[in-house]
Amino acid sequence: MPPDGLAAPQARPATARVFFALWPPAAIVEQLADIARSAASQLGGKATRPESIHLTLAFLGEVAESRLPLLARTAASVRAAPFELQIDTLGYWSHNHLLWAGCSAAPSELPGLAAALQQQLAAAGFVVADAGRPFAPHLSLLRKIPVAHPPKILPPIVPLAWSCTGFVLVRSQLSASGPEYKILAEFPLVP
Ligand code: 2AM
Repeated sequence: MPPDGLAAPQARPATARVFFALWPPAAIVEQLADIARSAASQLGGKATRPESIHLTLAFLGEVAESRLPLLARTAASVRAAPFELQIDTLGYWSHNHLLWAGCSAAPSELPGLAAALQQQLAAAGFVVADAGRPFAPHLSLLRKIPVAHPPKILPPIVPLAWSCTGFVLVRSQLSASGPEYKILAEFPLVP
């Protein structure tokens, strides 16, 4: 105890900002990055860097680093079969000025995987942000679109067939140039 009788401030445990996602293969990333760049040149805003394009399954936010091994073990216990996604549509959300790519009809396995993951995470004591909200699968392509240029009509896109065979645990580190993502672990989807 210091002489003034006050307890010394406790060092806060180190934390990691983490989420689970589907990470597209290079060929799909390339095509989505092209769409993002061309949309940015027409609308303004900030295109997602190719290496950051992903579809979030569950966002946890800050988790103690000491709990990351348990987090990975929990994700590894999720049982779900591989599935195919057709990324065939663009969408715009006016509340956050975001252009995204997604599926006009997602197979039930996609929300099924997100729900199974959420359930296991909750059972292990992890808190998933926005767990009560309906799952809105999307890949963010363009952020901060100036309000003067919200897209009125979104162009059709050539459907991209994505064979999803696994999901990943990602650490997000915020930097001046935006978040940088590091894949911490991969989890195969097994039939
Ligand atoms: P976004 O692309 O729509 O912004 C890493 O930040 C990923 O987690 C992004 O895909 C982001 O979605 C998503 N994300 C960030 N904060 C979130 C939150 N509070 N709830 C759900 N998803 C979140």
